[in-house]
Amino acid sequence: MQVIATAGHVDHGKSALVRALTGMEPDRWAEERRRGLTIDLGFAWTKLPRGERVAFVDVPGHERFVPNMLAGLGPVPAVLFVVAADGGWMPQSAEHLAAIDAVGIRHGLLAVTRSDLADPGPATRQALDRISRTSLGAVPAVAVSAVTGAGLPDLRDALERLVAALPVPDPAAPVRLWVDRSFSIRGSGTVVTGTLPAGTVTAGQELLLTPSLRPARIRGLESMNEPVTSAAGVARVAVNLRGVPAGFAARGMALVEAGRWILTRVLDVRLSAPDPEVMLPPEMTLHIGSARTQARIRTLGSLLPPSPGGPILPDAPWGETTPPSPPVLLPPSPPALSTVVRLTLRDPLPLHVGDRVLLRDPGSAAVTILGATVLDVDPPALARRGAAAAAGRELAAWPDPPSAADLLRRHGFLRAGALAAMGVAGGPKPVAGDWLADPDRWASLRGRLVEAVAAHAKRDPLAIGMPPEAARAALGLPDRTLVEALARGLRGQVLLEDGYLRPAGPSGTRDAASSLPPRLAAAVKAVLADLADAPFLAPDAGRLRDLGLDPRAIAAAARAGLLLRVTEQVVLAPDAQAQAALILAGLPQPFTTAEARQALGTTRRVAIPLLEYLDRAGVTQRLPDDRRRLRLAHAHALVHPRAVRVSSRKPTAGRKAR
Ligand SMILES: Nc1nc2c(ncn2[C@@H]2O[C@H](COP(=O)(O)OP(=O)(O)O)[C@@H](O)[C@H]2O)c(=O)[nH]1
Ligand SMILES: [Mg+2]
Repeated sequence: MQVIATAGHVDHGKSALVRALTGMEPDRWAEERRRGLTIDLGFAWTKLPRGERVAFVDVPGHERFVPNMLAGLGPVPAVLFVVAADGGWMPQSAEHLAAIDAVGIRHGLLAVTRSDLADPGPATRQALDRISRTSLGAVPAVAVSAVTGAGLPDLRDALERLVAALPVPDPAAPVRLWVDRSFSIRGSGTVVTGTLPAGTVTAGQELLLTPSLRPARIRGLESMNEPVTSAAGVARVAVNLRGVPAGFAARGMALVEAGRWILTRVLDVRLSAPDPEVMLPPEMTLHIGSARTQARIRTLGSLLPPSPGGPILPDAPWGETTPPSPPVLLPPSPPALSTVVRLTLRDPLPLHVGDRVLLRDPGSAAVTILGATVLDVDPPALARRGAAAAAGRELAAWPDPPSAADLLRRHGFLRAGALAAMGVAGGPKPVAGDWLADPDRWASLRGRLVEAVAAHAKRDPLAIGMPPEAARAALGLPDRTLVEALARGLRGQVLLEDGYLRPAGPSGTRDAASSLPPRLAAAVKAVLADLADAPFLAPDAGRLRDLGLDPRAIAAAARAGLLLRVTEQVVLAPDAQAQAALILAGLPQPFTTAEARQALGTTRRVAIPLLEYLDRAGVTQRLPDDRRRLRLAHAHALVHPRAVRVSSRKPTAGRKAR
């Protein structure tokens, strides 16, 4: 089905025409019928000759009821514009057309009514001329009389062609059903109605009612007075809701799918070609769908865009084969101003990037209507000096509607789900988890992470490394997983080990040795000299103290691979584990602690913690009787000394620190 809204000046015959087309009464209220005046929205529907169903939203023409008119017009894809042959173009004809243009409705039809009372020619020409200058463009025109019925078959044919040409919206699109009526039915509870522009609503589905985000389950569904189990846009639907108390739902609220919209109070928009003479008031009424709220306006910047056709080239008098001459830029005419503004709303609305909103200034003498395209529904705060002007320059260069790349450039990082909820499709592959990144920002962060990690290591050479959380804060990233992903992409420059970030040497291995303070490097050298002849006689506590090797320094030297740290008190040369394995492999298996101590040529102070260390490293295995044996992989070393496999990250056999 399709939904078409009427538009046009009061008393030009909109309601009479809907009545003649559908046989239904669009003026629902007794007061409307008594006064012969449409006050609120009316709803009627019919089948066209070839079976297509079409519903009409009949709007009031009187200037006092413009908000009602906009609530009806907001969500529909097409309009039936009505001008009376005997009335001609009138103020509300112009106002309704301006609203259609602001909302950006592109499909329509002109009906020149009351053509039994006057020649429809002049009114038709006048209206077509005005309409052609808006988003509707060139539309077909039909002269009709609701009283005599003349022209109605032609109008039905024209409606059929209009409906056939309308785009079919995506049934999987996110649901946003603007409520235009709400009432309670005894025994059933709350019912809301609206025009569903796209997506599908289904009985049993849970939606959220904005702005409260109260969950509401669809209990039952009707479309054009017939019960249905689901309805896909475009459709008129009446939805019976569970979980919404009587009197709670109202026009301007919307039923939305969870996670597919951004409920926002702040948005950046581009005004469409406002008259450059018009000063923007500080506050206007914003309309979208059936909703309206007050919007405070902050100008972010304005500029003259290039003339619409691009550079104007002089006519080539010699035909197409002439080499192109350099473009000649002519002064743009007429000057069109494109203004980017930030709106702060009184009430939050569920919005997407690319939505069209309408701004009115009901207080001004000449009622102004402006259209605007939503550029960002979650814009960054304008904290710094000059931030507004910078934002204005950036947004002014964005296309209508902006792409995923534009939004990522502005935000730097967005979760894929957040970008989708903004209504923006596409985007690059995630850089980490579901995080999307602006490619330029990501590239520049690589260099910054390398610098930050190097600076940290330089500031505190004995530190285990830079905590990723510190790097996240230093780089201003929204999530730690991004730091880890950056580091993974920087193998050879940054190492992420044991949960800390360290600079890597040129070969991709850690380069801590060269970054150790000279005093510590000298102390390490002295220890290694002590161990040169008796590799398992570890320096005692007094010697370590004299050399300034406190636990922190020992840990740093061990991380640098310069010492093997058995305990805080027992340090050996980095190859001590492999050497011990070789020596122990020469013993009859299993062996006692005393046998091992003797073979290693050391004391119990060293032998016991060393054997426990080797147990943990998987080199030796402790048996229930307290004896040990070498594990198979290490026994193998007896035959192939270079094949010693070390299960923990410790220097391998053959590496000599001395
Ligand atoms: N003679 C004649 N009168 C019409 C025609 N269409 C509407 N009218 C009358 O014009 C008046 C306004 O019509 P209505 O449909 O309420 O106008 P609306 O305000 O645009 O909805 C009513 O008195 C109608 O009976 C028509 O085609 N011919
Ligand atoms: Mg009416």
